[in-house]
Amino acid sequence: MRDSRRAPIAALIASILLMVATPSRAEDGYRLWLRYDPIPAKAAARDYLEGVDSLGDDPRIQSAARELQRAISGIYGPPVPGCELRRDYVVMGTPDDLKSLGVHLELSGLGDEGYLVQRRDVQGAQRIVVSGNTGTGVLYGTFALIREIQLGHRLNHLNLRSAPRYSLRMLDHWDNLDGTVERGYAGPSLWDWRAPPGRIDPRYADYARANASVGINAVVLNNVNASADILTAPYLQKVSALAHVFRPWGIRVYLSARFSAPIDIGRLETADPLDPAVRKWWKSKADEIYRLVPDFGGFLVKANSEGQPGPQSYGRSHADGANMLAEALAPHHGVVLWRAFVYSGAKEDRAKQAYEEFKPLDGKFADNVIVQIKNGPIDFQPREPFHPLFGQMPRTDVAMEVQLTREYLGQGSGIVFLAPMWSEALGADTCSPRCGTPVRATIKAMAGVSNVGGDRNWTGTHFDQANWYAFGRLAWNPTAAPASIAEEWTRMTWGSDSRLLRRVTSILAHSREAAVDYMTPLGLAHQMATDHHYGPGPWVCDLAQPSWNPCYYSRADAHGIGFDRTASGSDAAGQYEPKIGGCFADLKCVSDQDLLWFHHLPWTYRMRSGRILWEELVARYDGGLGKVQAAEREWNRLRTSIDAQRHAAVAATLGRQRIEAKWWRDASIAYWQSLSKLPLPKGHASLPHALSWYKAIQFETVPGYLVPGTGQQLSCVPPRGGPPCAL
Ligand code: BDP
Repeated sequence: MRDSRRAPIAALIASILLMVATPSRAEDGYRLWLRYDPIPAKAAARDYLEGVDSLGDDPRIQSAARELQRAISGIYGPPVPGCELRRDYVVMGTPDDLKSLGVHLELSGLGDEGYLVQRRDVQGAQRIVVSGNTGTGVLYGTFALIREIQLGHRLNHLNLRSAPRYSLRMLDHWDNLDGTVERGYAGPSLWDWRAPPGRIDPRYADYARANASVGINAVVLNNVNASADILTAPYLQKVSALAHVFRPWGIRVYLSARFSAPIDIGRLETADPLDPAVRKWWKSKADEIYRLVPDFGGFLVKANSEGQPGPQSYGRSHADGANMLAEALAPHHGVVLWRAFVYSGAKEDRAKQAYEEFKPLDGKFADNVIVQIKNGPIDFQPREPFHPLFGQMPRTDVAMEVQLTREYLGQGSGIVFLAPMWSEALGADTCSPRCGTPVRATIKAMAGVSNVGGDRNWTGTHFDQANWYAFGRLAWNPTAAPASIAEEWTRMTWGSDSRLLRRVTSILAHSREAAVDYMTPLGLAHQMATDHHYGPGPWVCDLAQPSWNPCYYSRADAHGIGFDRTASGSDAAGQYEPKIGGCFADLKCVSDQDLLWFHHLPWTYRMRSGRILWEELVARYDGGLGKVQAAEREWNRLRTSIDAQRHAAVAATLGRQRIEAKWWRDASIAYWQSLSKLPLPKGHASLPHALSWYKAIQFETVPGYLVPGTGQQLSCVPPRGGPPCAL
């Protein structure tokens, strides 16, 4: 008996070892966190999943079954004939499907997308049962099971029960129809609009799998600075083809709609939302879309913002515009995501404008309108306080919009893990309607500006995949701890060796604070160079619109630095609930991290640390640089634990980040010093160049960004006399 058992175990272990030893395919990052590499023989011998029985013919359950099969054969390898190890089988289906096998499940409270994964007796045998009220729930349950296996958790007491906090978890692509991506740093657009509907890139299914694996269930295909062409018949055929690929993965397609489309492509003379012809045009456009894409999600709209057309051009409000589109979509159950990102040059404080325009409209939006609000009141800065509209639109559904693509956080280079930033915003107390009400409790949906492009590794750098992963996980569960998301992602993407895990998770944990400190410490914001926002430009003060200038945000002069948003200044703090705004406005209460966001202070202001503000600033810049240097050291110690291809790519990007962090630190200090006239505090490295040297650095475009029409990336124009294309 004993002997007959040993042989198959040995065969199984040998076959797994063989798989491990087989040279793996190129480690180019394409497989993301869904690598499905063989797990260590010991773990495989403990829990060996062999078969999958999927019930019913729901295409999402079919996708789930195929995915699980794919995971199993990658992770455990082929079954070993004669092996008598415990082999597990998985049965998946909705409660109705499972009834036929005598399994009765209680899935109340799990909604349309939640799941239950449990060991159950199925017709006399123990099985792992994956269930959800719909095919999508089963699909998410399957990915949860796969994650358990990838994380090396035991399967003998499985009991996973979860439902998403928000029913809309959406990735917004800022992809243009010409193949470029606004603020994209991962190559050209994933969508090659010339190809569909005739040709469909197999990558689209992999993209959908990745989204489904983290619960993303909606995708906006095109840029918010939209071309109306996407709404023309030929493009809608293409959209329909993409929707067909995404549907079995539980994903609905949405489109950014240009408000002036009735004029641009409809031959009308106006886009006035109260004009009957305009309303009729949108209705028939919606009907046309739903004929092609029956589960079309709806429209995302950027209106009267940064030059985009909108209802205000006709003397109408945002609510008039949104409701007109909502009316066209309502018969089909579509929704309008109407963005609250609005500002104009005239206002004394850009941070106040969205609140001023939208707060009076609370309660005036149709039921199928969601107002989409950026996490902070300015624009995806390394750190902002939460947007004052959160908690202040009680009669309106609102979504939080975050940016995965790192427009203001280093773009195509370095490592910045954004989950801590999003979690900070989601967890901020709005004190509305009462204290203890975090932002996450005031929103109905999460939208993330995609960082995915045509690069082989999807996101330009390997570590930007973590932001895609984290967005999905937080949109599913906004209370999830960034550290545990980081650990999951690291285990699945890089491996579970304890040394590796410690180092990689520590790099992730410190990366956002590092970026804040070397770019915009202590509540500074928007100090980036003009247009592309790559690198420092604190001295820029000559752009036509005041709020495009870094000097507008820093308000720095010989006396001090910071934006007075207290009652003596713009009073933006007054837009928050009094308890919150009162704290922001009070020097004794406001945290250091928000200090210069709300206060203009003398260079010699005494900080909590005992240092004066000037010294504190310098210390922060140095601290940020120090964190990047530490990350690089940690990573370099992992050379032998990580495949050469990915290790080298990350090492290169960290090297670049180190150079950029120093550039930011030196250039910013040089500029502030030209105003404060204070000496560099003792113990801090002196500046290698004069301010003029930093000012002369000109980048035409930035790492990872494609120059439209040329396919070129990163071009630095070497200024006369010197620096530093080799930055
Ligand atoms: C800003 C970007 C710009 C976007 C805009 C937006 O610089 O490219 O179009 O946000 O969100 O951050 O609409």
